[in-house]
Amino acid sequence: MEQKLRTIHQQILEAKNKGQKLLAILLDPDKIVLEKLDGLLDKINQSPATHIFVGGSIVENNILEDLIGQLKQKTSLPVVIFPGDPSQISPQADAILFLSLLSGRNPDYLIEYQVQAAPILKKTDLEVISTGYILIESGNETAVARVSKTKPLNRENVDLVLATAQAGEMLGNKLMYLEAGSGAKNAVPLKMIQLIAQNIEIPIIVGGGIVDLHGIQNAYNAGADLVVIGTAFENDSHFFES
Ligand code: 1GP
Repeated sequence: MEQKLRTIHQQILEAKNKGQKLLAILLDPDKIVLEKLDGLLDKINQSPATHIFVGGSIVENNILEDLIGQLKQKTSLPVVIFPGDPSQISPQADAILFLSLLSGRNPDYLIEYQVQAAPILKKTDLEVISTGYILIESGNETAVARVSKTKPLNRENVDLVLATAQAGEMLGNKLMYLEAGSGAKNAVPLKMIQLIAQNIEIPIIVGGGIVDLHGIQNAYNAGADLVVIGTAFENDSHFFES
């Protein structure tokens, strides 16, 4: 019962305060075969994951509702929507990262999609977690940059990344997501994570291009509170067993 009363945001804050690190497995509905979901869920349930994120830059198939319904039935992990646009809202999930792409200057991803999503979200019980989303240059063009038509921030320009994260915190974001992009060649630099973690109070999510357990631990050591793993688990569901 107590579990139900604490929001996912509160749980993330508590984990941060206790120094407990969190791990999300990202499932992109376009890459999931529902018939094979049971096997995948066994792997997820045996993994150290604390959250399941669901979403993608573009979701073209229409299995989102089915996928989230099955996730809710077959795991006890919180299911959090990580949307590419307002079409990716399902009332069956527990929460949604209400993202604003702070690194870009495309008004659609700064406020237009949020305006479109607000009335839809009001009709659901989803926990809405405002999240600053910062795309960092990672060596190859990523789907986020392509779809949002924005440029990532230069990975050498840590001052600009820090100012962006601080502005996002001042605007009231509850989480800050440092994103290298799915399948990124280079993950977010550890020094950058460290600098941001030392200079903002809100929990930090780090994802994109993390391909081994070492990479996860390094991100935690640098100050990430929650790490997101997508591609590496998609390619190898035994990823966490090594
Ligand atoms: C992408 O941060 C996530 O939005 C995860 O990236 O697929 O590279 O793990 P990967």
